[in-house]
Amino acid sequence: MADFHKIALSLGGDLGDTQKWFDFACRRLEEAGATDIVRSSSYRTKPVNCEAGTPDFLNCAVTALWQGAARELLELTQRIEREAGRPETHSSRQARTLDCDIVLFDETTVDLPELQIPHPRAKVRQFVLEPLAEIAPDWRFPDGESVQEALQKLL
Ligand code: PH2
Ligand code: MG
Ligand code: MG
Repeated sequence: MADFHKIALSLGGDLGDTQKWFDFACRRLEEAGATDIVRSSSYRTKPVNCEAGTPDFLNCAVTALWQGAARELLELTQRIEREAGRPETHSSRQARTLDCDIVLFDETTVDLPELQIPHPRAKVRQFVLEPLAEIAPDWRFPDGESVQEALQKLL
């Protein structure tokens, strides 16, 4: 049996019933074998680096245990986004039903062309750190800084 990895995801959306897509994503994670799923509250956040007129987002964080590789988790999160109606080719600045980003995978670093963990912009995004600090404040980035410490620097 493969080891369990601790994973942290950031979910976001600004198109349609985002709360419904958050529920859907958690259900699909569970069906795919993730356990110990914990979800933060949902935060209404102002769009960052988006086209003018973009509506507010809802963001939340999810932690879980995952018995697979990071690459497999990426395939799952991309599948969930597609199932939520998000087109495969989609600019990060366009409105979306569901964005499902991997923020942390244990305390390790992944640097593949298609996947970087920690999420490269996690530490500069309050909409990522604030929900995650609600459920995993003491989790440390590979450089030793905790989620709560990284959030404090942004506030
Ligand atoms: N995601 C982005 C770009 N900007 N802004 C907010 N508030 N929330 C997001 O999830 C978000 C964003 C690209 O993934
Ligand atoms: Mg994103
Ligand atoms: Mg994304």
